[in-house]
Amino acid sequence: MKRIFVTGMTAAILLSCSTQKTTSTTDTTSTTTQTQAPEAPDLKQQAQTFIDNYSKQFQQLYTASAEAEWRSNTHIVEGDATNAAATRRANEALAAFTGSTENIQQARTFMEQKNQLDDLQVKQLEAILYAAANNPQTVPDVVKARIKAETEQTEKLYGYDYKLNGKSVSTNDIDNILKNEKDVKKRLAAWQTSKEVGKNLREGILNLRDLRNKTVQSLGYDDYFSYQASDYDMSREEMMSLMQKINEELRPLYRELHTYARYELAKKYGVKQVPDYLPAHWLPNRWGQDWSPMVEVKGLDLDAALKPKGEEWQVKQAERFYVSLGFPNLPASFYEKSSLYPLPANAKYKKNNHASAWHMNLEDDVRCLMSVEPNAEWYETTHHELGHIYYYMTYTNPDVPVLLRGGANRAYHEGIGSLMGLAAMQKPFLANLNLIDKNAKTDEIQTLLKEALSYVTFIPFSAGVMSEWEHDFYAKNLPADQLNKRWWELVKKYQGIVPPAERGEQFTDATTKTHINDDPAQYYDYAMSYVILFQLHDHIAKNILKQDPHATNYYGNKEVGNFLRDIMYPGASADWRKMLKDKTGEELSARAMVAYFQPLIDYLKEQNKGRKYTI
Ligand code: X8Z
Ligand code: ZN
Repeated sequence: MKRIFVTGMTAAILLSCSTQKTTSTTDTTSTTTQTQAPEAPDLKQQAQTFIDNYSKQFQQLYTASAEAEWRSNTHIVEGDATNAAATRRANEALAAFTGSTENIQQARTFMEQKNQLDDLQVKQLEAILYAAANNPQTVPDVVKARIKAETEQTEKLYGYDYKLNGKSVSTNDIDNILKNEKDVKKRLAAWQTSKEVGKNLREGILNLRDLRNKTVQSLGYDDYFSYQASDYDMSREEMMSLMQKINEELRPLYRELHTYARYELAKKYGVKQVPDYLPAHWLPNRWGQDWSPMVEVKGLDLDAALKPKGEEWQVKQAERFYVSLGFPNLPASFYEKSSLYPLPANAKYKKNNHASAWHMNLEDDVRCLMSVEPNAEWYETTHHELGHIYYYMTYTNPDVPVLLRGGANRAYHEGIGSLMGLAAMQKPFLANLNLIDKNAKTDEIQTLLKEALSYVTFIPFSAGVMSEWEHDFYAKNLPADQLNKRWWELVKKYQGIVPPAERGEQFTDATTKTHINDDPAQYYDYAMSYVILFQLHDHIAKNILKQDPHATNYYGNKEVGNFLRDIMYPGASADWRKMLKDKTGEELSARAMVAYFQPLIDYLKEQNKGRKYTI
């Protein structure tokens, strides 16, 4: 299922694959007289009429699709196909419109004369063609089959009943075991439970691969991965080289963390022989993407501080943080319509329990779908999701047409909230909130280590495993009997992690990660978003706050708020490269991220003295 309106997925349909470099946000209706070509005013007017009509219909169909998807993702009842059928109908209607040959033809005709149009019009036409490529009505049966397969895949993933020792458990339960349990046998059981769902998703993902590729091939893209990368104005090769570069830049640090973790975890679990590769079930996360719960920093125990506050406090607190920077309060409808907390144990239905943020009508109806519990992981995730929400609210303004209400690129959309999450975990911020004792002495290196175990360990997973597996899956047509083999090859190569026992092709472990199913071929967004977030954070700390990037307090700083608002305001009408350069003085670069963690290297080298390095 392609939830086009969710988080970065808004951008997936709305972002133009622009080759025009402009940040112009001028009102297109008032510029018709400014051109020299005699026929241009008329052409501009015609283009504008087409864009306006398209936008109006698009917004209606999009809203209907979002409403149906919302229902499908918040009320999953096994064996009841009512929601799925309604969702399919709404998505088919949206697809029939966005991919209609008439719309494609008209947009193409205007694009042939694009030098007579203004930049904002060109960007909107590109957005129209980009959306069309995902739904071309030249192959209506393929598009219909894909929509059906996507809905079914999500229902299978989120309708799944995870059983541990014969008892139903939630993914939050599994995550808590992986974070806290010291008994390796119990960890293994929980990890295995978390992977069982993949067996049910195998046929579906293979079917989706073919349908997704066929859909975009119809309008000339090589494959689905190339289609998604083109949203950044990049070829798939360029995207993969960028991912390699990010991986390489962080590799020295990752090697130290990997070595450190093997020895420390072996000690913790009472295993004498330190393994060369990390057993997947030793790590505090189902995919080994975040290891931060491994380290407890004395005086900075966020889990303990958050527990008595409760889950609601976390959402309200994240809102207060954004408001303190000058952003508005969330609309009342956000709280009325969102689904923020886990369902009660006796609920007769299930819901999608992976966090997401929705821009329901591309106007003022913004919602989150979360299962917030009072702990550090959800505290961070809540800040992340509200980043999407405030991005939606900020680019919903008269200067940004409906079709360009997306991020400067998808990575920006992911980066803003993650930046706020990082800032909301730093000591001066927490002390200011009285979540920790101001006077408590805390160990700075342990704090940095904990952060590295979250942000740095994420890179081999995102830039490496996820990106390369999806690249091979879509662009190289990875054979059906090698899905799991390739997955674990990449996990070993990039993350230095191995499964607890042989994982044959009866499993499809990649599909246990939601994005493989419902946010396909774009996980590099997150890798890039971390790189961007450290660039933004470095700039904010040094140039706005004049504080050490390791110990900032953004709270209440309107200048920081203005800086972020300026980035978010133009949405996808901005050129993402120019935006980064203008705002930070730099091109996209892992420099700031590497510099942030540099002080750790010496410490880890000292800890790892005499230890065997294996990656
Ligand atoms: O999926 C997410 C967000 C929703 S856009 C919660 N993230 C990635 C993940 O959980 O795998 C945030 C960081 C990585
Ligand atoms: Zn996100």
